[in-house]
Amino acid sequence: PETTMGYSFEECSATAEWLLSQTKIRPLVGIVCGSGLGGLAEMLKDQTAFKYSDIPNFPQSTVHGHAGRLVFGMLKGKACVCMQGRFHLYEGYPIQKVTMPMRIFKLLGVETVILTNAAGGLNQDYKVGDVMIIKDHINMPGFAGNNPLAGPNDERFGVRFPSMSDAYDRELLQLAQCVGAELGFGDFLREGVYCVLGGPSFETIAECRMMNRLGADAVGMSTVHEVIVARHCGMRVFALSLITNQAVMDYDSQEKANHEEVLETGQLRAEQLEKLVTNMVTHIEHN
Ligand code: 6GU
Repeated sequence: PETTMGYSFEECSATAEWLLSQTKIRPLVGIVCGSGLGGLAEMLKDQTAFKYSDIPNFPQSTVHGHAGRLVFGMLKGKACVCMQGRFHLYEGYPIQKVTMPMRIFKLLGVETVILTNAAGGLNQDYKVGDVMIIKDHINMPGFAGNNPLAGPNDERFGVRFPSMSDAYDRELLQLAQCVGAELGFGDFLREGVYCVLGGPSFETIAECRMMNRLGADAVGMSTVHEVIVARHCGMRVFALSLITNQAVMDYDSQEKANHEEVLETGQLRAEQLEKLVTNMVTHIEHN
């Protein structure tokens, strides 16, 4: 039956084994680059890079600003694998396809996942260019039954009913705060709740007000599904949002969200984000 949507344990294993046969790098850290933040992948030394289209069973990326490569390499002496470009629900993929790379990470031997994204600020104290460490999420599509773990559960990945109260690793969050402070990023480093929507349309004013009142500090179209699948199979998770624009909360505002602004703000902070993630990676301990 079509129950596993073509991303069964066996198929994921075949993809992981193919990748491991093509590179000597054995990554313990997996990184996902958000919109406009693909520069992180360029920092890897001794690279082996694969176009998504060349990887067996791998989905293809379609969005502007997403290169669509899986890059293996060394970041300050630590073996990493980096997704340069990710998959989104709004591209029309089944949710299992969007999150399939997390299972590939797991089967490659990755223990820690670092995810980045571009997000709209809902918290009125936030400014464009702020970096929000994600401490928790609100999974709006999940409320409606659109969860990447829906369907038969394969125990080889994880349990049927995984907890999510511990989704965002406390130690990594602390580490990011320490590393951020050392780098002098205290002025723009925040900690908050990320709310995911399906997209691709941006939010209405009423929707932004609603999410803000429900406790969300930032809104975006990614990351949460990947976090759920990464936690399900037991990887540690750290995630951060670059606040690329303020969500419109006011009927008098002339502002409106657009993708160009998202990419421009990405360029503005890219270098600092790269430093933050790189320095974090050097401090992450593995078993
Ligand atoms: Cl304002 N909304 C959503 N859903 N995603 C975004 C965004 C806004 N800004 C960047 N990504």
